[in-house]
Amino acid sequence: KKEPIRVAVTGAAGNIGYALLFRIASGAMFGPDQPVALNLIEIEPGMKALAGVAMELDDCAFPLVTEIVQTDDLSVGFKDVDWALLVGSVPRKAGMERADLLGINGKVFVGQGKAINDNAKPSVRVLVVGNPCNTNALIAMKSAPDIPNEQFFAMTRLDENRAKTQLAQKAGVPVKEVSQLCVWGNHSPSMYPDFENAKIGRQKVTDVIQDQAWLRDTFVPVVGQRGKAIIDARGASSAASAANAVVDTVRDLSSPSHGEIHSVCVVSRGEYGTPEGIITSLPIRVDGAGQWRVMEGVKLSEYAKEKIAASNKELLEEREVAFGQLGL
Ligand code: NAX
Repeated sequence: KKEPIRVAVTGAAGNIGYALLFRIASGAMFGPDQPVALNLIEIEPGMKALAGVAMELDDCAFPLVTEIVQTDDLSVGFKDVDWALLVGSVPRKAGMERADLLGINGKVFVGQGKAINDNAKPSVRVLVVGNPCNTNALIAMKSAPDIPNEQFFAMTRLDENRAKTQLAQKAGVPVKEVSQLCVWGNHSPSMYPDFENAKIGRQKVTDVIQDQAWLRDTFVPVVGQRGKAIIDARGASSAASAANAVVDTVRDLSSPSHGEIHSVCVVSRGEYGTPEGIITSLPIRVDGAGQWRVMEGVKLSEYAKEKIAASNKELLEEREVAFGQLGL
């Protein structure tokens, strides 16, 4: 009999939470024979809505769910968790500067990092979704000194999935034909989806789609601005696709990647000239023992290097502002 995997989700009553919890509970994240215990974390004003979400989870009678905890107490919410999915964060309001947002959310992620440090399993893995997710993840990592840095992640998988579909539609092939596509840098419009190393079937993307101008001047900005396009169309930000990307990220960090790479923001050790110590998106592979590694030997053009450097520069600036405000 398998022990349940205990998963904490913050912002559990929010839009992404509502799209995410049912997929975790159904087995999409850890497989159809892996029991899960859900620790649902909200802030006090969200607790009533959270009770409703928990009622709906109950009403699904998911056979894999062993327990549902609802709390606004972080020491309860992160107790003994195997995964902490940090989705909740304070949205930017009218008149709020980016620096204000970094400071406000920074405080939240200091508190969550500490609570994870003190309550979660030592093997806990932390995936930050709430924006600015890279810098929030860095702050949580710094605030959890007993948890190895390699156990902190931020999410760029939605950007990777968006990029794959754009390329597939342009080439007129099913999306599963697109592989080896890494989004580099910050989860922000500055990110770089590396079409030069990606493949369609066995061919290079640039051999199938020979329109360089489209790749550079349409594809790259369309991927970077996709979040805004969704807001414009739907009147609300991406939720089901973001939740799907959380499922993809956790599932793919939990199983061997058999040669495929995926975009995950991890702490940089200076790979490919990225500034050491920031949490930035890199091409990740998982080996048979379940350990992730940055894929080696990716050849980056001067164009790609410039794009990646610009996105990482933004991360250095975010770090400076946030750490300055938080006194880290
Ligand atoms: P919602 O505003 O619908 O939900 C957020 C929920 O978090 C609310 O229920 C709120 O009460 C709760 N919350 C706020 N502060 C909290 C705290 N300190 N502890 C626990 N819960 C807290 O937002 P939603 O659409 O679900 O988006 C959540 C976050 O994901 C946002 O920061 C958003 O910017 C970010 N996104 C990140 C993406 C990525 O690819 N990394 C893509 C989608 C999304 O934009």
